[in-house]
Amino acid sequence: MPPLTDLHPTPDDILGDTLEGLSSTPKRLSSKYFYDARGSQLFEQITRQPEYYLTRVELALLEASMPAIAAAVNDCPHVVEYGSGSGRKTRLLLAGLADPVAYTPIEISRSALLASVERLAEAFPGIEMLPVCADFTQPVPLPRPEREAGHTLVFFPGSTLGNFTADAAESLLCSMRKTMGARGQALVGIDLVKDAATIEAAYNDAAGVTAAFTLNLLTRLNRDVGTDFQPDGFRHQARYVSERERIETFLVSTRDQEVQVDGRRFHFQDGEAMQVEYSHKYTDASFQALIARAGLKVVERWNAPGDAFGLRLLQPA
Ligand code: AVI
Repeated sequence: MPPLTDLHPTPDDILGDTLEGLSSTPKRLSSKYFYDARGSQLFEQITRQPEYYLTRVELALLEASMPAIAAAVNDCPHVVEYGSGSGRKTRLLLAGLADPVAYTPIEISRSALLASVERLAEAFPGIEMLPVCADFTQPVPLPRPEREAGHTLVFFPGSTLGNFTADAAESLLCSMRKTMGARGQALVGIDLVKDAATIEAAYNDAAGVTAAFTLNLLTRLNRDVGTDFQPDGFRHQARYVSERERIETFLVSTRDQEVQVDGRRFHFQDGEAMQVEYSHKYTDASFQALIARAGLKVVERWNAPGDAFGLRLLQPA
């Protein structure tokens, strides 16, 4: 069992966030609550839908660019992943880098964290596994590997950055700069601006998996905070808004209805849209402006064919 650093992250205030979101105009709920066990399973299924190009394209890009990435990343890194990387991206990175010393996934869920390092420890017996249970949106003091690492490499794939609003993304990137330290680097995956039809299809797959994923938020809240949402009274809507370069996802009420939570009642009109997720897409200019506000700069960039997806190597400016 690898040594676990538990920084006792504060539990999310799901009830408080839900009450606040339902009291706002327009109503909103946070996409961070999508990922209960069922939500994580559905997300996994999304990544295998033909329309959801992000995962497939990023994996191929990582594989094709790995020699160049390994050459650009300083030797003997301590690899720190934001989220628990159990999957193929982490394996590609750890296998391709020059002599990684240690691997630290940072994840708020202890069970997901331990499951991921157990799987990776088997595949990479020479890399020290040092998981940290923490909220990666805050600066994280890293455990010290037994063998000294040359520097820290933060890995943040999947365009998960795009799920944060501009202000939250800036604050997360500032925390990342502090976590990686003055000599650190970060490899970040970002989805790029492209034609609206391709982006919209990725969030409206024909099999309806994304719709089930979005609606599962209501089932999760019913179970965990005692709301009485009727998921069949809402439908998934995801639209690409080109002026804001992002997918905006809503749950739209399909009838006049009321939802109660903690003794309070909230009215939904027929057709009322509740905002649940943003997925920002980037251009070189918009991404550079964002990271500059956090004191970071791009040192290398790799794009998939057709500029479908990008990987950026960052360091403190
Ligand atoms: C995790 N994140 C980057 C996904 C995205 O593309 O915004 C979440 C997702 N939402 C709907 N489909 C996938």
